[in-house]
Amino acid sequence: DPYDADPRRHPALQPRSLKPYNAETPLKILADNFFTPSDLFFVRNHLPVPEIDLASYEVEIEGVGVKSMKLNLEQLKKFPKFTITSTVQCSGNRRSEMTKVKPVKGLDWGQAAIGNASWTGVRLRDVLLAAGLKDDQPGVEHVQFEGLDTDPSMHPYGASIPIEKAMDPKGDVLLAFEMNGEPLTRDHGFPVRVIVPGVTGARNVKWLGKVIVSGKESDSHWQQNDYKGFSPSTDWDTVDFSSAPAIQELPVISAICDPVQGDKVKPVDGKIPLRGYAWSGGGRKIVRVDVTWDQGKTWGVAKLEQESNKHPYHWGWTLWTMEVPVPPNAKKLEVWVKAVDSTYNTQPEGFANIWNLRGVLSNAYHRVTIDINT
Ligand code: MTE
Ligand code: MO
Repeated sequence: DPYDADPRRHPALQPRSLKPYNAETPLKILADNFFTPSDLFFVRNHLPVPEIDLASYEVEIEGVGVKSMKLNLEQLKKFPKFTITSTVQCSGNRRSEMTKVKPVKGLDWGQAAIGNASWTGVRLRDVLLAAGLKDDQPGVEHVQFEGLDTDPSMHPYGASIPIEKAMDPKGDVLLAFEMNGEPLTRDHGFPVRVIVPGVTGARNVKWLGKVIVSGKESDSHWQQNDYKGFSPSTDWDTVDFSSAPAIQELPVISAICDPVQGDKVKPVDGKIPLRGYAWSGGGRKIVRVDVTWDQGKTWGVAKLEQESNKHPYHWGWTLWTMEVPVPPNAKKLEVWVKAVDSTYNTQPEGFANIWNLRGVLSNAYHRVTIDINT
């Protein structure tokens, strides 16, 4: 069984599939920490976790406009070191809410296929410049990444990002070897993974084996025939994956983490405290989080905890808190949250009109019903 060598995992992680292993953080504790502890950070694996020996590990750089190079971890660490805060979110986060409108295909993620960490590594830009790549090199459009995890026919996990993001001096794309100040754990890409801040999790390739500078996108299944959005009227008989762009930057999203659906809560001074996260892709900072406790008649503005980076370089998430008033004698309270980012984009009200067959980009208002303990 190729999964026998997978690492041990924190018992509190909530599995959505075991082989491959996919699990999320318990929602109730997700907003406890601005930096999600690495052992509780959601895991999204498509294949068995590869066994990598640091003594023989190398990442290969090749392709158009670069001289081929192989770098071991020690050589990689000679480039200038940077630490950034970046949220990693799966395109399918919150799929379980969309699927209630009409079934979709994919892992049944709740609201915690997202986490925020500090990542330390070297800039992809610096490595590519050292390999001889010039800005605006003709014939170069994408940078492809291959993982060292492979399917039974030895095809690796792969993804790509546009060259503009890869080479942007402020794009902060890292070849990262530390998460939250410690070497990467096996589940999160030991020894080296790509961090593409502001971009969907799928492009943040773990167990990095190869970097290929190219005129073309990765031809992997996950770049070409998955992780794309479609019209609510597109079904599995009519879908043409080549007609839609691969997801890169993600739209604005938020969720209530605590209390969770169905919790019984006793109000204090007639109020209940709510906590959650909000985030937007592309470096768009969260500027406001709105919460309603009466189906939108009244909206309160939440208190935000976030870093100071400016638009469009705000890669980390925002945690928020809000105390909502409970009407006298209420037995239940339904609360909704939506966030607004620095381009004033906000979330759709419901899932019906953003429904898509893969259940990605599932960012409608998050609605939670709480039982009131009087
Ligand atoms: N990289 C490799 N090599 N193999 C994978 O299966 N999964 C991707 C990405 N990188 C994946 C990968 C997906 S879809 C996501 S959402 C993120 O890793 C999840 O990162 P995490 O497991 O560290 O949370
Ligand atoms: Mo993902």
